[in-house]
Amino acid sequence: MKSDKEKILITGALGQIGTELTNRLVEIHGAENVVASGLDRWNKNLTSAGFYERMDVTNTQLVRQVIKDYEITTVYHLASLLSGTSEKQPLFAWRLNLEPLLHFCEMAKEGLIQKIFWPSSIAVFGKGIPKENVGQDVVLNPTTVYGISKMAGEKWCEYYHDHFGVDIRSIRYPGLISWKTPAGGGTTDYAVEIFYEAIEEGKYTSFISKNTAMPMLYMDDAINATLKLMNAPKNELTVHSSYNLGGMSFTPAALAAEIKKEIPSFEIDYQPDFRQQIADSWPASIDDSVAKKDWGLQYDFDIAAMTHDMLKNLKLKLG
Ligand code: AKB
Repeated sequence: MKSDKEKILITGALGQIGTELTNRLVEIHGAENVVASGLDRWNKNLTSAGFYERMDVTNTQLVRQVIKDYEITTVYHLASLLSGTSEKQPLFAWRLNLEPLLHFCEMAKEGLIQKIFWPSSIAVFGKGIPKENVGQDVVLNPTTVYGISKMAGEKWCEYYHDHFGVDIRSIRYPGLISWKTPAGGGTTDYAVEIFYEAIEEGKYTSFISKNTAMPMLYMDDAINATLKLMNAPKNELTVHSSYNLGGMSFTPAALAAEIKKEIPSFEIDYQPDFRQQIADSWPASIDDSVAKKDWGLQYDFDIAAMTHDMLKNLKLKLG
């Protein structure tokens, strides 16, 4: 017999979002109710979860067994290949970004799990869509492997909700910035790398051009938003594909100017690579009024507060 307690599985638990989300979930639910999982070995310095399963999330039999063994009720399925890396391994990206999601939806349909969180991305929008203040319901037209996989995933989330009542919730994350865990393989990752290089080298070469604005979010705000969405009453949610999240919007030049306020000698130059084309197809800013209305989305960090917090904590971390 299943107990009433929420038992949580996180996939991609050693990744950028996973590390911080896992530790917050442990604070809320207790280590004994949180199972972290990932491809790498258990790094106890990174995750405070009570249990760790080293598993390939595309191994459906193993995943199903883990769900049963721990009597998991809620899954935060974060394992995914980001935009830059997906362009280099398109078929693997499609498989990793889609198949486990469908498998979790199937398990929810069978009643094996009760609730799922799955991250989408601003990468779903793509070409031909207005750049500014992009709304919740615009037509999606992604041109990247990553964006295509996220758009398809969103449609599957909506399908399983509409046809089988599956409780699956999702956010279109903008670029995420954190000092705790580095990002990996994303187009927005310049906004994390820049802080490391500013402290260690005093200069940074950006792979995104000077005036390309993209939506960004500080990790604290991302984790708060995720937990808020997961705690919202089901009947108050009106979006079952994925909620827009705008965060803040800035260019590499604006971020460099902000860093210069604290490190006056900091220098930046620009050498855009293949990720520039990806960034050019993404929105510059997002309208997230539906998330604000449905479940009270709010932010604590703007570019100045985020930059100050990043520099303060990274300086301590890097010694
Ligand atoms: C990426 O750049 O690929 C991600 C994203 C915006 O989803 N950070």
